[in-house]
Amino acid sequence: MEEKLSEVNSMSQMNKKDVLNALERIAVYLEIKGENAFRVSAYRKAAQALERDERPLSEIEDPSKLKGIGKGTAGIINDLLEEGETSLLKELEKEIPDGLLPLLKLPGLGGKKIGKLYQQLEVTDAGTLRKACEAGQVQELDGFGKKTEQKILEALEELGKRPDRLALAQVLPAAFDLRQRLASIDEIERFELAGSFRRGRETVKDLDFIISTEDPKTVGKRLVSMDHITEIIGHGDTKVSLELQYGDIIVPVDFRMVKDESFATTLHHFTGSKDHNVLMRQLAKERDEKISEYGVEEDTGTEHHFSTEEEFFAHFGLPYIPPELREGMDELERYDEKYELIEQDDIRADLHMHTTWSDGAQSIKEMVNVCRDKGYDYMAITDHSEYLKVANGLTAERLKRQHEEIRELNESMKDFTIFTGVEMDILPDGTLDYPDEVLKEVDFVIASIHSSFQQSERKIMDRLENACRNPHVAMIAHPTGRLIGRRKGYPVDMERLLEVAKETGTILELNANPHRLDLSAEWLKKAQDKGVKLSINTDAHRFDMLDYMTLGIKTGRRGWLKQETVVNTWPADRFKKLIWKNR
Ligand code: DGT
Ligand code: CA
Ligand code: CA
Ligand code: ZN
Repeated sequence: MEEKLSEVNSMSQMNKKDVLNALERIAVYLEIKGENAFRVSAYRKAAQALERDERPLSEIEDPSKLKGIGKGTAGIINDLLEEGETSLLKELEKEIPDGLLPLLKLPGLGGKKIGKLYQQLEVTDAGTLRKACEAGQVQELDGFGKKTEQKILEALEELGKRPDRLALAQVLPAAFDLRQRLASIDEIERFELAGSFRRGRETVKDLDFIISTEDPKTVGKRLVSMDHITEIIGHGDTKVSLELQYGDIIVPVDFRMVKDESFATTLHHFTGSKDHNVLMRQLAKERDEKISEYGVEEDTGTEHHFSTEEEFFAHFGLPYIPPELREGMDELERYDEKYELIEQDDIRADLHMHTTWSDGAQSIKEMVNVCRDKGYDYMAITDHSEYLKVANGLTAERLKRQHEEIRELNESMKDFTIFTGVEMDILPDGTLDYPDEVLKEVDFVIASIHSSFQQSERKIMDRLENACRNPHVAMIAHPTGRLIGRRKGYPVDMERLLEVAKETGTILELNANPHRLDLSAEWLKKAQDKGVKLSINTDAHRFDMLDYMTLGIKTGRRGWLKQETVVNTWPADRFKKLIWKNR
C-alpha cells in the first residue's frame, strides 16, 4: 500500500493556533533582540486576549476592540489572518539566527536569557553556546552562574544525542521525497521502500530502498549527488548508505541495487522482519532449498527467480503474506486469503476531524469535498467542545449552530451523508463537557481526554468508564493519549477499558495520526479478540491530514484487524443504527 501523503503544510490558512504561535514567536524574537519588556508583553497580552475570546477568528471583526489588544498588535493580527504572514515576523526571522530558537528547549533558557547570550557572547546556535560554556564565559553573565553553565552543558549533550529510532511521522517527509526522486531516475526499473517502514512499524531505525537496475554504477552516482545529504556512509556497487536531513531530523537510508530477476526475493529479504525471514528459511530447509537475497536455490543447484513476492510465496505453497504481518509470529499458519484483513478500499468514512469552527484549518465544506473525493460514503464532523479553550472549543450554542449548518449541507447531497458530531472532553473530575440534553441531539459523540494526564490510573479509569457508560457517547478517541517518542500518555488499565467498551458497546478509536497511532497494534489485536468494535480515523486538522488514513490502516493490519471489526467500513445505514441504538 502506498501512502499518498501530500506535502506537509501545503497552503493551509492560518487558524487560531497558528496566529497565537506567530504572536508568541514575535515576542520571543523581540526578547532575544533585547527590546523593552513593555513591547514584548504587548504581543503576549494580545495572544492571551485572543485565546480568552471564544469566537473563531473569522467572527472577530476588529481585534483592537478586545481588551488587551492595541492598534499595533491588531494590525499584525489582521496581516496574519489576511496574508498568512506579517512583515514584522519576516524581518525578525531574517535578523535573528535560526540556531537560537532550538535553544529554547533547554531547561532554564527563555527568550531573555538567550538574548543575553546572543548579544553579549555572540552565541548563535548550540555549537557556539557549547564553546562559550566551555570557555567559562556564560557563568560571568548577569543572571547566570557556574551551576547554570554546567546545566546548559549537560542539556546540550542530551540535545545532541541521536535517538535510536525515529517515529514514523519523522521519516514521512524523507520517504515521500525519496520516492519522488527515485521515480525520476531513468536507470531505475522499479523500486520499493522495504524494511520496518513497509511493515508499518511505529518507529524505524532507517529507511531501506530496494532498487532494480541494469546500471547500478550510474544509479549510485545519482544517489550520492542528491540534495539533503549530510553524510555518505557507504558507496559500493550494490549498496549506497546515506544520511539525509529533513528539517532538524537526520534520516539514515540504505539503498540496495539488484538485477530485476532478484528484485522480488531481495525485497522480501529486506522487508523482513528478521524473525519472519527465519521462519521462511526453515520452511525452505525442510524442502532442501535455500533462500538467499537473490533467489531460491535447490540442492541440485537450480536457482529460481520470481518476478513478484506473490510468486515467491506461492513457490512455498503460501498465500501472499502482507508485509504488516511479517513479524515471525504465527503468520505462516494463521494467514490465508480468506482472512479479511482490513484494507484501504474497505474504508467508507472518516469519523474524526476538525474544522475552522474549532482548531482546524479548513471549513466544513472543504473537508466534505475532500472526503467525497476519496470515495467515502459518509463522514462525521467532530470539533472540540467548550472545555478545550486553546482549541477554540464550541459552546453548546455554537455546536447547535454548527450542526444546523451541517444538516443543511447534508440535505443538499443525495449520495453522501455527513453526521453531526463532536469531540467532547472528559473533564478532570470525570464529568462530561456537555449535558445529556445537548448530547442527545448529536449523531456521533466522541469522548476524549486532553487534560490532567498526571492523575492516578484509578482516576483516569473512572473518567474513561464514566464516558463509556453515557448512552450518548459512541467512541473514545486516542484512548491512551500517547505521542510516539514524546509523551507516554495517561495511565490506562487497558484490559479493563476493553471490557467496559465491550460491555457498553463503545467504539474504541485507532487514531491514524502518525504521532499517535493510538491504540497500538498490540492492543488492537486484543480488542478485536475480545469483540470490541473499532474505528480508524485521521483526526485531521487540515485536509491533507485526511491522507493519514493509509497509516492507520497499516497499523490496523499489524493488529490483524478484520474489515468487520472496523465500523467505518460498514454501510452508512448500518453505522447509523449502531450509533443510535440504546439511546
Ligand atoms: P529497523 O530497525 O526499524 O530498521 O528495522 P528493519 O526491519 O528495517 O531492520 P534493518 O533495516 O536492520 O534490516 C532490514 C531487513 O533486512 C530486516 O527486517 C530483515 C533483513 N535482515 C537484516 N539483517 C538480517 C539478518 O542478520 N538476518 C536476517 N534473517 N535478516 C536480516
Ligand atoms: Ca530499516
Ligand atoms: Ca537498514
Ligand atoms: Zn480530535
